Amino acid sequence: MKILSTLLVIVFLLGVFACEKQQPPKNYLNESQQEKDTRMQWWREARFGMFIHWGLYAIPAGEYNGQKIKGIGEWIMDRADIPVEEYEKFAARFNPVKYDADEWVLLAKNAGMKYIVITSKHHDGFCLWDSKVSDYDIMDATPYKKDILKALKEACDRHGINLSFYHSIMDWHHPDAQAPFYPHYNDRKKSNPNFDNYVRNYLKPQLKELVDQYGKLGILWFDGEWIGDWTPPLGKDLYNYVRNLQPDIIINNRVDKGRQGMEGLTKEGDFAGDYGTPEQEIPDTGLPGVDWESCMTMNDTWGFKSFDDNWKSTKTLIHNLVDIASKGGNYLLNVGPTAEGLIPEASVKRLKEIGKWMMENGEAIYSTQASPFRQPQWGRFTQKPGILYAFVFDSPKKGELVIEQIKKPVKKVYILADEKKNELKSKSGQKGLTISLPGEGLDEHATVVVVEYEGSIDGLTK
Ligand code: H79
Repeated sequence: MKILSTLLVIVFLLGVFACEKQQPPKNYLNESQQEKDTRMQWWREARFGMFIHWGLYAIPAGEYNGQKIKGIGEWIMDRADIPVEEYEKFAARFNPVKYDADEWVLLAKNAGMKYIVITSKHHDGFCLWDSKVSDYDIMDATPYKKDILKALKEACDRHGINLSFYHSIMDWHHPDAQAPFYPHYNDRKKSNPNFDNYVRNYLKPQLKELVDQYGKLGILWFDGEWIGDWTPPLGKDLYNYVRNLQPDIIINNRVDKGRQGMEGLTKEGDFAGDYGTPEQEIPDTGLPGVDWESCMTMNDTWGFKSFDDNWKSTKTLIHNLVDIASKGGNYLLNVGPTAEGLIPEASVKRLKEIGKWMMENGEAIYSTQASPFRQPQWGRFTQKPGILYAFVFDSPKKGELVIEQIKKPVKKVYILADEKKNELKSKSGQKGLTISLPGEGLDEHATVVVVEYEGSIDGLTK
């Protein structure tokens, strides 16, 4: 009897398995707005993430044959015309013994970042994990021989950070993806006759490894989609391929061909991708109903360059974060670790300072909506139901902050960083809401003033 029931269970399970196997892939391109809202929720609340560009390019660190090469560090293979056979040799020297995944994740977390996007593979084609379809990876080609992504995923899980992968569609190393004009990157229209082989037998199996082997991921962040070989049907197919492997994953718009240059926002039309990706720029205004994330560097490179010291100030970085939040976007701020596995000290210093500010003021960033008002001269706004956050970049003369749009009395005004929430004197009228700021104790980067009100914000403006 027992044997019979066991057999029945096995037959049943096989049936279930077979049914699952036979299910056709789902088309996620026509998902409902509600389904998308649910999937995007964590990302919309997060507002702030860390980009990590790490790969072989950290070894030359911007220099080749004794020359300082112009341009972004991770593009050195192209910019210095390094032949594949030469560039490959960096792998034998990639041994980042100082890499400490927990340290990186805690640095991001303590800066107030909620997610990390790391380069599983950049344009140079080198892979940071143990890919079964490639020898050009951390396990087979380097003396390090440890799965960098696995260690990072485990650390992210320990500390409650969403891990995501940046994956380049363009690949300067794979023979079937490598443009025929290589090493000169000067024509993105020529095509490669065997590109289909690269997509079917390399790109997709690699993505399957990444999506299947590391548990739940946040985002797949594609790039390098502008090459002539990549087409909108391939983009849509890849979008569905990845979503079928992990339905809740978020995929940026560079999976398809819809973005408008570096502005990164998707043109009108039928393009796959969940959000726009402005690169090194912040759109002048946000776009209601459109999700976007500005990715930006702290100096002038993504991948480590030993001589790039053009660091933005902490104040600029905080103002960028605030500016982006006030327009309803996310900020993906980059670090480029060294070949040893260290995040540059200048980045660490800035991230710690941002973290200090976020500790006191994060409430005005996370889960907020874009400003209801045009931006004032003195700073920015974000909002939540019943609350307007005013970020004061430049302290007003005579200590009087005026929010012109608010004409009616509000419930309470105070400084967010003030634990006691001491009420600030304020007066409303046709000139707006005039708030008396204290003479001292304001934040050197940005002071957040909280305006609590009843009813709708529109009701306060007339
Ligand atoms: O990974 C970092 C860079 O290496 C990569 N994206 C970030 C996140 C990158 N940035 N710039 N580029 C790559 C150079 C590409 C520029 C262009 Fe184009 C490609 C100019 C013309 C084709 C993108 C697509 C801008 C206009 C169309």
